[in-house]
Amino acid sequence: MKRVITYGTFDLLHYGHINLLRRAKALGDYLIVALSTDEFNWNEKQKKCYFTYAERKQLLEAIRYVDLVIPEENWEQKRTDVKEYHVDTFVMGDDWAGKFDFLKEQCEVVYLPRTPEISTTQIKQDLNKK
Ligand code: C2G
Repeated sequence: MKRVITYGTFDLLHYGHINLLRRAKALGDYLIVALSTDEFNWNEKQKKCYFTYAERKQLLEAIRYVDLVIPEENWEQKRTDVKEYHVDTFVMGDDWAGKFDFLKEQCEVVYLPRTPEISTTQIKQDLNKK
């Protein structure tokens, strides 16, 4: 069984995220999503999430492509996650291209094209215009 992992905040969940998750799952048989915790988002990414970790986890677990959701609590856990979950392929959108090439010693590293026209920032801006 080919195991794939990806990381992210996934707030507000939108079709760009779904496009990423669908393509990530297509690279294997089992997709793990390491979901950024509220603390990690705030302390490390200065992101204030609209939905809590528990709510974002519930949303991701309802997606047919997702097999397991684990917490992402720090930048350093990727190496141990890949080992602990016997990951074959690490996937991220190409806004992260090159940033995780150090994982190539442990697994395949794939950067997929982002869905260009959608982002949480864009959603919030459009909603403010209404
Ligand atoms: N994404 C995408 N297209 C978009 C928006 C996002 O393909 N229009 C992808 C991103 O490239 C990423 C995933 O969806 O691979 C999750 O996006 P975010 O929640 O914004 O993830 P980010 O905050 O970049 O966190 O350790 C890695 C970080 O946790 C990644």
